[in-house]
Amino acid sequence: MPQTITINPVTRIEGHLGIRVEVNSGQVSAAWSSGESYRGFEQILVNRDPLDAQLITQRICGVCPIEHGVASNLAQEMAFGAQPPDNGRLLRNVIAAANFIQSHILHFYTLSAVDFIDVTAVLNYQGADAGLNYLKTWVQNELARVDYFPAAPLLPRFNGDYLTEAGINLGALRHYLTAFEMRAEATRMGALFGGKIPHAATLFPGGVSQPARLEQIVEAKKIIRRLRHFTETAYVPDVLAVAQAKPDYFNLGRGCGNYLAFGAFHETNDGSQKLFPSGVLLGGTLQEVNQSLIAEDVARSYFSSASGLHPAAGETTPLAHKPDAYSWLKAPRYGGQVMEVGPLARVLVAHRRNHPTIKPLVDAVLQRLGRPLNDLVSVMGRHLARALECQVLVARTEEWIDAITPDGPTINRFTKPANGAGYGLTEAARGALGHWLQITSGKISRYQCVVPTTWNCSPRDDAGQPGALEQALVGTPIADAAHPIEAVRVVRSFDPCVSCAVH
Ligand code: NFE
Ligand code: MG
Repeated sequence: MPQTITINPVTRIEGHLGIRVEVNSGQVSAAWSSGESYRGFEQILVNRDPLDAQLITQRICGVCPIEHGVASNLAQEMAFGAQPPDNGRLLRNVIAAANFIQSHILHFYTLSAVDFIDVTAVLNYQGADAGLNYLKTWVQNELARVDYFPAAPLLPRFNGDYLTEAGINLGALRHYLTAFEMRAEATRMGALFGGKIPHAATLFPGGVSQPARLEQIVEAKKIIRRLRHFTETAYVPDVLAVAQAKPDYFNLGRGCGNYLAFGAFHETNDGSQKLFPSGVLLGGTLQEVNQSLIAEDVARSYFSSASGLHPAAGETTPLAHKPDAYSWLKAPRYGGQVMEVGPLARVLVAHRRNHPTIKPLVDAVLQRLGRPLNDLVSVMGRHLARALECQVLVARTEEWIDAITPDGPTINRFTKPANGAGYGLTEAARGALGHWLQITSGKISRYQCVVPTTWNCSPRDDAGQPGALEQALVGTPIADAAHPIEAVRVVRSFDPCVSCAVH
C-alpha cells in the first residue's frame, strides 16, 4: 500500500509551500506541490501609471525585489523605446548583483546547510564567542520545542577544520554566522546605489535615477572584495565539502531534464550581450529563447481564467474553491514542455555556450570531484551551480564597479507613449523571470509576471504533466516516513520562494 506523506508548510523557504508525496516501497512514486497563498499583484498593477510598475512589483518579494524592478524596467524600456547609458547599466547590474549574492548566501547557509550539518555539535561549545553562545542557546531552545530531523552525519569540514576554541572545532558553523554579516554587507552595497534595500528607490526605465559619487564607488569596492573573499574561501569550499560528504545527493532530485534561462546582467546597453547567457535546453538540444512559446495552464490552479494563455494576453481571476485545483501557482510551460529554471539551468546553458569563465570553473570543479557534467542535474548539482555562479558574479561585479564613472550620467530621457506594450526577461536568483506590460490610454491595462518558482514548483498542467519539482521528487528514497529529510533536501535544492511564485 502506498503511504502518503504531507510536509506543509515546508519551512526555511520563503512563503508557504505544501508538499505531498506518495511513497511506495520506500521511494517517492508521485508528488504534488501546492502554493498556499494568493497575493494579487497582477490586479493591483492595473490602472496604475506605467512608471509605478517597478515600485509595486518590487513588493512582490523582499528577497528578490531588485530583479522584479529590473524586469519592470526592461518591459517599460521596450514599450518606451529606451535604454540606459553605460553608467546606468553598470549601476543596475551592481544593485542586482548585490541582491543575487545575498540571496545565494542566504539560501545555502541559512536555509539549506542546516539540513546537512549536525547543529547539535554546538551544544558542547564552552568558549566565550558571543555568536556561538547565542547559537548554542538557540539550539537548546529548539531541541526542547520540536521533534528534530535526525542530525546529518558529522561532516569533517562543518565540525572540524578551522576554528578551535576550548578544544572544540566548529568549522562552518562559524560561517553560518558570518553568512549573516555577508548578507548585510551585500545589502549595504545594493543600498549605496539603490537608495534603500530591500525595495530600491533608484531603479527607473532608461537607467537609474541617481549618479554614483566617488566615495560610494570606493565603499562598494571594499564590500565586493569582502564578498569575493567569503565566496571563494567559505561558500564554495563549504558546498564542495557537503558535496564530498553526501555524494548520494548527486543521484537524487534529477527532475524534468529541460532548462530555460532568459539570461541577465547586461554587458551592452541594448542587452544583446549578457554575463549569464540565455538559452533553452530541450531534451539536451540548445535553442534560442522564443518568448512567444510561453503559456500558462491553470487546469489544477485556483483560477477561473482561461487556460493556456500567453502572458501578453494573460488573465488572473482567482477562484478559491475550484474542484481538482490544488495550488495558487499557475503552470507555465514552454512550447508545452515542463522547464526547470534557476542556477542549474543558467550554468548548463552557459556551459553549452562555452562561456569563458563559467565553463572552465565548472569543468575544474567536476574534475576535482571526479564527476561528469550530467551529475550536476541533481540536488547537490543545484547547490554547486549556485555557488559557482556566485563566484563568477562577485568577480565580474568588482569589474563593473571599477568601470563606473563617478558622477557620470546614469539615465536616458524617454517619452511615455499613451498606448504600447513590452516585456522584460531577466534572471532572478531563482531563475528566469518575465514581466509582460500593456499600456492603454496612459495606464497599465494588463500586467503579467511569470516567476522562477512558478516554473519550478508549478502544479500539473492541462495535459497532466507534473511540474519540475514534482518530477524531481519522484524516485527519492525515504528512509523514515516520520522524518522525510531526503524529500525536503530535494525541495530546498530549488530554493523555492512561494511569495514570488503566487505574486
Ligand atoms: Ni521571492 Fe524570486 C527570485 C523571483 S522566486 S525570491 O529569485 O522572481 O520565484
Ligand atoms: Mg503571473
